[in-house]
Amino acid sequence: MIKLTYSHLENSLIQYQIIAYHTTNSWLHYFNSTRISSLSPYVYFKLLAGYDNQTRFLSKMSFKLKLYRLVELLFIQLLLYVLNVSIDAADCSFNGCYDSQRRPRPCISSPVNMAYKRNISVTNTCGRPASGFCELGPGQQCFECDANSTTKRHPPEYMVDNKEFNNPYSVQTVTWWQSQTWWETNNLGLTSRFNPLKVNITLSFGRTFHISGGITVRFYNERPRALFLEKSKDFGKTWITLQYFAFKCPDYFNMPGVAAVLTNYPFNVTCTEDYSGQYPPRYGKVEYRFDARYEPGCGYFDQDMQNFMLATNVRIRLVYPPTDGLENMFQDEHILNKYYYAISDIVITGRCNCNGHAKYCTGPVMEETCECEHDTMGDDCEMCKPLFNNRPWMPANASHANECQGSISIIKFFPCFSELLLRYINLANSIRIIIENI
Ligand SMILES: [Ca+2]
Repeated sequence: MIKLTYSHLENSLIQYQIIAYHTTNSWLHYFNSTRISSLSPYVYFKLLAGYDNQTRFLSKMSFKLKLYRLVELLFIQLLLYVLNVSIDAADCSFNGCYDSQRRPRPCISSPVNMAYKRNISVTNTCGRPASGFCELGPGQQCFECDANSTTKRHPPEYMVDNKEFNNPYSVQTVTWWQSQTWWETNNLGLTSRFNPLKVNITLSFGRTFHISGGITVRFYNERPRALFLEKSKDFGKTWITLQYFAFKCPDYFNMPGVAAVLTNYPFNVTCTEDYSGQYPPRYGKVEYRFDARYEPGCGYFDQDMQNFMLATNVRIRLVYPPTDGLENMFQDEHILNKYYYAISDIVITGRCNCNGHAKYCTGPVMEETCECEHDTMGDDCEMCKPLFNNRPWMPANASHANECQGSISIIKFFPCFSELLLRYINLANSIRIIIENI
């Protein structure tokens, strides 16, 4: 049995439908009114001949087309009129992949905290062996980090456990990752007087995301004197720097300190002093905002921005810990065990990259897949379904869904039908023909 289902014009009020079933003995017409707007005129071809009698079939079809010639001409006139006047302006609300009249439109999934329970690897963590550390500020207290203790350990996953989300920074519930102190790493030969501990924190998302919101790193102790953020969009093969952050940009990165976001140069790699300094002594943040770099709504689909937001990994490179400026004056334990990195949580707001063809991205963390619409398929909806290659695959943009369209291999089955269909397709290449073999 071969089923032809419906054809449809993007961005116009006209839809029409051609549906027929072929069984071994006869053609039965089938009409699914739920797919056609009550406002939409349609052209309907009733197929009567048996497919196993090719001569008779062609004869019947030819006859039918002659009868409908007048309807066809009227339809084309109306079609041209509607196409000229009914192209919708992009509203950029991205609320679903189809509108109420089943017209495709660009769509995106809801934003999530991409960092939550992701794979995270860190090049240095305290607690093996257990060791002491002290607070930096006045009235400092000292504690112990011990990887074997449930209450004194500070493993990397504590940065992505979202414990602080519902109960922000309650002393009872806060969890944090912590590095070894400068004192420990000096004793291990990893660092020296003018060469402090550097730590890389790498988050792997397991698929491509768009970081549509931002990256926020919340520190449990004072913020580092210097760090920078990087992202990869090829699973860690190559990296680009997003921004440098320093207490004094010229001192640490030989760059001038500028505002965190330069609106005229949104993709420039700069150094900012906006997120540094010894205060606050706890829960200070370092932040990189992607959403401050594009216009709300339609700007999300800007081609340069889409490419810029793309990420499979984010890396935080801590290059100089928070200090009180005494690290080069005194080199004893009581000074150097105050210098280390500690992060309570990382929040990265973004969406699966589904190329504008999915409203939902579902599945376990690290295994999410796009629920592809617009007759696309693939992990990122990056290809057309079989038989939907009437034109090359394209990502959606702010104003067009760029949905995949059915193959015109219908000609193979209905040679006498093809002239009429091709005429419509030439009129508006957004006509969609779905062919299913069932
Ligand atoms: Ca935490």
